[in-house]
Amino acid sequence: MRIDVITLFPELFAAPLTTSLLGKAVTAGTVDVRVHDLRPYGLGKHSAVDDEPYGGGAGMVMRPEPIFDAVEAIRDPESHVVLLSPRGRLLRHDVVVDLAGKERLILVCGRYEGVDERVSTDLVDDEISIGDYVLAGGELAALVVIEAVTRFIPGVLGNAESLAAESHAGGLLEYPQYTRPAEFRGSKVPDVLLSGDHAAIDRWRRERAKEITRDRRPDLL
Ligand code: JF8
Repeated sequence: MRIDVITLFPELFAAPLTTSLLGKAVTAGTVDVRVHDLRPYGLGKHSAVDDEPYGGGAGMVMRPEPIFDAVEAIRDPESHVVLLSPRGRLLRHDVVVDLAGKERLILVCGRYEGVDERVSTDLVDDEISIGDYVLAGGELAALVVIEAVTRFIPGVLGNAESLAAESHAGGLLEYPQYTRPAEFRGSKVPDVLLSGDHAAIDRWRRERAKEITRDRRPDLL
């Protein structure tokens, strides 16, 4: 899979793309992530990428020309072009799986008060939001999309992890995990997990997962 990112802040992507599981997938070439600076596509001697909103109001809006030029320089007929936006469809498991099925993604990151509406109406194929809160720009949202999507590319996770990654599709929250020590500050690991009875352990985990989901996220049931 190939993912291109268009941003005014390419340096924000350095650590996440070179660290941990995502860094390994990028290094191994399982996913090819390329981060493109929008600034060279800016206009005039100051490489302007923003301007005042028509109709007035606070702040600046990103002009369409640099974004159109950048996307058109990068896109091919396979590309699925996504704008990160608070107005986008909410990133949930099914949306992650949908995006993971694309051969090429182009993630467009805005800043300031947002981007000219014609980017939405006349350029991109899709708009995604990572949640109902306001960020300063699309970059952290793009990183969330990249990490979540990369986990579904064959070869990025081990087999056991891939199955666990899919478990959100089962619609339940995770069961509680414990490791050593068996007792910590008076709090004990449940006996069943030390019993060696794998059928009983499976039952206990399914029950706890259901109970936790019912208590915390009944909307998932
Ligand atoms: C932005 C450009 C976002 N879930 C989300 N909250 N806020 C954003 C977001 C995305 C792009 C821009 N401000 C300026 C906020 C997403 N995705």
